[in-house]
Amino acid sequence: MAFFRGLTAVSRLRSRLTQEATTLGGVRWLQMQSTSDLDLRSQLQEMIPEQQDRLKKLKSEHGKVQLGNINVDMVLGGMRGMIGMLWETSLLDPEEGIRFRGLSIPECQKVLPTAVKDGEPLPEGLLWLLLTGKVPTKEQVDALSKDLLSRSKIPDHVYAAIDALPSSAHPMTQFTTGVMALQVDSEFQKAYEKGMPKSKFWEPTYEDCLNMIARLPPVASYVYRRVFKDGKRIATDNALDYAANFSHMLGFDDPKMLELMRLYVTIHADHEGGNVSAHTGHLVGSALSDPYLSFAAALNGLAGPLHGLANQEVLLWIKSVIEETGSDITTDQLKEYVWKTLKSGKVVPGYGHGVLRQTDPRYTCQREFALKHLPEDPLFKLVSKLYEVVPPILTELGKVKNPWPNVDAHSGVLLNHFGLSEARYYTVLFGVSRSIGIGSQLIWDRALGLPLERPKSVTMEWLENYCKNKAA
Ligand code: NMX
Ligand code: MLT
Repeated sequence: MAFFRGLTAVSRLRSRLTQEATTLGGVRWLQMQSTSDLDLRSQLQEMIPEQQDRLKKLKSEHGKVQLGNINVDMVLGGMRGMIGMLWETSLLDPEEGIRFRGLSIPECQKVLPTAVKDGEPLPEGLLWLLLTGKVPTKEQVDALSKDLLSRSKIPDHVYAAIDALPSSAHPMTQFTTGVMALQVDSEFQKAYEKGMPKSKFWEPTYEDCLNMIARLPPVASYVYRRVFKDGKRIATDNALDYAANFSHMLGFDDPKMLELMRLYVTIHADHEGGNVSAHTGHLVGSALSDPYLSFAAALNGLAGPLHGLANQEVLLWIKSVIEETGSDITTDQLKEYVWKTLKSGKVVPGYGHGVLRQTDPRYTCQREFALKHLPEDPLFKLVSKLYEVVPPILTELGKVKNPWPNVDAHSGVLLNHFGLSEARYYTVLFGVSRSIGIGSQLIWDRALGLPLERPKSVTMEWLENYCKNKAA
């Protein structure tokens, strides 16, 4: 009975999506796949001319429409709220959170194909959705899994480049070094050197992005095995999907961990274009740097503690709470610890956001995963307690715009539960996932012929004079 109820809910959502596809301009081409075409690249090729025309029309008909006013606060305040970039694959609403091609995370969990019944979405399905705006069938996702697997061989020089670093180097440094070493095989760079028309730019970009996405799990898992285990690589298992294979190569084969990895890689993939990693990837790509160069730059932004490194910081912080106060921590002790952190000049990692003004839905779906699979885990219980303790304290500070938890507040305790306890590795997992969003947009950047990014900067003197003249 529950199964049929589930089916009805899914078909209701599907029919809603089809309706929206015809009624909403923004998701005009979001519709369920009816074709049996299993080749992602040829699907993309078919839709590119239509999207190029759409962009041309937008420019010619509405190019001079104002999108808002820029004020001095925005220039001095990290460009918050300033619209400045086209990003097709996802859109972030401050209250509701992320939508991938119009679909919220719970909607993706309902309609994207899964490996097990009622399981978590397969990230290959999200990649298909981000690239095409269409929800793929299970057959299409399986074909994409196989395609990625066939692209995943790593040249020996990549491991040698990583081995040249001391194993004490931060895992993100080792991972980014691996990505730079993969760049040696860039199809885009080779084709550009030979000479190719602009209309063809997207083709080697597609090959580079798919190759790069495919090759990141073996490289990332080598970094893990080298730093934290015996340094021996675990071979891919050809029967597994992308995320499950990643978990397997790291050394974790518990079916629940495979499910966690599918969820993890899906939800971290994309968060519209303005976040530090996505924006960096897009900016560097706009110079026609190839996808490896662009993504390595993005990873360097992700490695900052205010961005992707926060997942590492959260678990280390939670462990330091327990170390100092013991595992039976009371609410008062927890409050005291949060205040101590703030008074020492540090931020509470995992809380706050540059855009979101509510609990991150990526936090919520991880909490649901924990309630289903590890409700008695002591660190999960601590994370739940923090959800009650931290927001009122951050609100009391009076300056924090969003006191609610973000994605990083939850991910570490889930990984830790299944034995992946090395917090310094966590941002690498985020990085592997983010390649899916940044890579998808880079392909569209080239397909749409987006230009070099070059905003205007000004000096303090320029601003002072401008404001003086305005007031006069
Ligand atoms: N703990 C303490 N202070 C905070 C926090 C926090 N979690 N969040 C914001 N603030 C402070 C912030 O440092 C700033 O102080 P000041 O004016 O003295 O410089 C003030 O509140 C106003 O900041 P906001 O406008 O609310 O936030 P902003 O957009 O500048 O920054 C973050 C957003 C995410 C950088 C910030 O909330 C933060 O540092 N959070 C903790 C780190 C974190 O979890 N980062 C991960 C974000 C998600 N991701 O994966 O990338
Ligand atoms: C992200 O996933 O990139 C983070 O939540 C940061 C952001 O969106 O600014």
